[in-house]
Amino acid sequence: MKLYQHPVSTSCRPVMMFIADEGMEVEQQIIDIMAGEQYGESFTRINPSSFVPVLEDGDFRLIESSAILKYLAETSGSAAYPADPKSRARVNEVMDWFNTNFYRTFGYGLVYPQVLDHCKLPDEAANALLVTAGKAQAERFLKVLNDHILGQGAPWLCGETITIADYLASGIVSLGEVIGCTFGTYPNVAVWYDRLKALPNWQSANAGVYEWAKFVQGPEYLKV
Ligand SMILES: N[C@@H](CCC(=O)N[C@@H](CS)C(=O)NCC(=O)O)C(=O)O
Repeated sequence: MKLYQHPVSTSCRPVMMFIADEGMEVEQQIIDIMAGEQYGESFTRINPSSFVPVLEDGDFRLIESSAILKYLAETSGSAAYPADPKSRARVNEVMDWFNTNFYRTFGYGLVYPQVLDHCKLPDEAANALLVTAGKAQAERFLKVLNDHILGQGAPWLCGETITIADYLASGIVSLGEVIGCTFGTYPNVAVWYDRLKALPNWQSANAGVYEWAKFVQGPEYLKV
């Protein structure tokens, strides 16, 4: 198998950590999304949407991180994607919740419009309003995460063992590193996130987000 990735990418880091944790043999090629390589013809032939990650297994190709995690977990027979229909449905549900509700508000509402030029509104005042609204919405979903998803006292998002939902979520929540979030008012989130950061492959898979944080360090960002 082959993974096209970029080490900073929110959607690639969970896949890279899962591959490392499962000890899978997957060739990896970096696509320089900072230099626009994703828009070149050689990559748009692979993914017309110009996004990483992309996974190839022979002539079978997947272009969504959630589907890639599920496929890797299925093919490796990983316990991180339980076979029991209800447990699996719960994992799928939490992955969808993160990829839609949480990512839209925390990523695209709060973090990206402060640190990524192409995610900012052209008008500075309008962008400030976007970030303020993003923060309020992200706080709403952080409370759901803290009080409900993680509110039953289980160590991981879907219960007693880590699942691919934790991997997917880790990429999005770790965006908080870039603007200096501590999740102090969400103790269950903070403890769960610390548990992720203690995993043996966390640092190697997520080095890119810490580099990014260093690169944009300086301004006082609006954060949670
Ligand atoms: N829904 C996709 C999103 C992938 C995505 O947004 N990838 C970003 C990096 S995190 C990317 O390749 N961006 C390139 C660009 O915006 O031009 C997934 O989950 O795989």
